[in-house]
Amino acid sequence: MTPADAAPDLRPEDRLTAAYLIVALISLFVGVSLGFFQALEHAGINLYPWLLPVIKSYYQGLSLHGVLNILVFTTFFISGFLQFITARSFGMPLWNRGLAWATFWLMTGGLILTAIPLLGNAATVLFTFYPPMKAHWAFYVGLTLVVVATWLVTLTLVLTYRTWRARNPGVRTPLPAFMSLVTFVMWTIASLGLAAEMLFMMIPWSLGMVAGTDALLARALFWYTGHPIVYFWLLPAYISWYTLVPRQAGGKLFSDPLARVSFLLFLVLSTPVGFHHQFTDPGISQGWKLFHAFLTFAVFFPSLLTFFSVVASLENGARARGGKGWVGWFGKLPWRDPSLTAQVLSMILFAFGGIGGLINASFTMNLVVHNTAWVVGHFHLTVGTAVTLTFMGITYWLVPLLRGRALWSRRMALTQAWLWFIGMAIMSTAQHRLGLMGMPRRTMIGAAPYLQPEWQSALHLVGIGGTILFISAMLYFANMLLTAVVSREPSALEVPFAEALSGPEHAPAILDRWRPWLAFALVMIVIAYGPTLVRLVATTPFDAPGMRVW
Ligand code: HEM
Ligand SMILES: [Cu+2]
Repeated sequence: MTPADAAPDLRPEDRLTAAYLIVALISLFVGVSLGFFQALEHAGINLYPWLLPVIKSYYQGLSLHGVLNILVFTTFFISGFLQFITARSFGMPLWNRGLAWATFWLMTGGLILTAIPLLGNAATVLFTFYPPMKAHWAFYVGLTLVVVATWLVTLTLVLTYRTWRARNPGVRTPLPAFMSLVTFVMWTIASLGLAAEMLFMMIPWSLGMVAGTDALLARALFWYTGHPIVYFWLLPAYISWYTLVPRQAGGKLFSDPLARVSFLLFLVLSTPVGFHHQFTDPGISQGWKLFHAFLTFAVFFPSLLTFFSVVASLENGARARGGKGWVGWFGKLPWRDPSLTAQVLSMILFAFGGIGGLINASFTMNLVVHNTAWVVGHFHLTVGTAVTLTFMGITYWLVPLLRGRALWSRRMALTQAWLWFIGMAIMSTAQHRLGLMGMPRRTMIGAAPYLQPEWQSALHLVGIGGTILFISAMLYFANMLLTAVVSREPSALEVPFAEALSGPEHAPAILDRWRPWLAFALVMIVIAYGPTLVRLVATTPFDAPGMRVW
């Protein structure tokens, strides 16, 4: 008898998670393959003629790269992973498995609906789909269904929590389940902007029910969701760093209450910051932009708490393994474990992503880097590495656990993690430099008449880094496939949940309550967004006609 067979039987939850992971990884596979072509294009190797008739332009490929990597891969992975973590940490099945599966199929149906116009070159509008660029209605409806499905995941998690709570009155919510709930509740509040944009603007407009639209209001609603979505991606990585990585490093989490504080701060502060993506938009007053800039610095604080806690936990593990010195302990981490290695390497690059992010968020410095390749360099460190490489690291234990078979090759996995780290360091540094030299992003740069000779050396580095990343990605997918299909050795079946040095019993009761924090979050949103949104809705003429530019 294996632990997975012990009562209660959570194998149905395992199958659900496996289904989400399959869709997530297929999306990532297509997504990173297109990234490879973009990187080669930047280095002067234009392979797009070879991709005809499947991919008709650089911009169709870029739309697929953005949507599949950051909207589809992330959302499916997170939905599968956090439902798994919640069920395991409660030691209880999900509230209703029928609902959980229906949610999966709704999300997958939404994805298929989105994919049809994307692949048919009828939605080459990039992942931000700013009007007046206009896509086929199926693109907007499909993405909306994906969002609705995420709300049903929230419902499943909340009802599972309430069932657990009724059976365990007065007990502190287990940290991994608590963090999963915060992530989905935060996301549900944050996704309302996108939902409003879709339902009241993009869907009626693409269906021809209204004649015109408005770029500014659409962008304001988009970025209401578009900043907190980055925390929807990051918090699941943080969940792994807080509740699993300490154990994988051979130690304990530094502090359970501190982890809860940081997540509650994310619940409150993730959303009211979206204007930092609109510093150059006319029609929003400077005062409110500055207010959002300040709040962006505030939401940096729980990331600093996370950084402190995670490093302290790693140090705890490394010292337990005989690590010595102020920094020398770092070498004593279990570097032969690919899951841990991938995640620690992703943390290192994330530190640089965070520093760059502060520059992006600064009201004035933003003008230097706005819409340049710098921004691309930034988010390949954050979502492209801190999130993606961490998720890959998680699958190095999760997929063997779900499949019951050991990872096909540990060496291949270690090589993969290091190659991602090296490739990304090269590509991202080059993109940051290109941005400072004024090179725009979202551009088929080889076709631009203004291509500057001094960009060339960095552009070649984008090509080299991108190629290393692509090799890393292929090693990853090969390893996953071989683990699922060929591997025969049995695997460990236990989730590596970490204990805490300072446990949940030290957390004040207020940290396990929801209403005050939710109320605080809503008040912040009303203050930060209320006046501007009310004015925009009241005065927007909705007179912009749609355009098809590809
Ligand atoms: C093999 C790995 C990858 C390579 C070589 C790569 C390369 C690139 C390049 C060169 C661009 C710039 C395109 C432009 O501005 O014209 C880009 C954009 C982008 N990449 Fe990647 N990328 C990779 C993986 C990823 C991953 C894993 C993610 C996220 C999970 C990601 C997310 C994005 C996003 C969101 C954009 C911006 C799309 C837009 O501007 O609409 N990439 N990528
Ligand atoms: Cu942002």
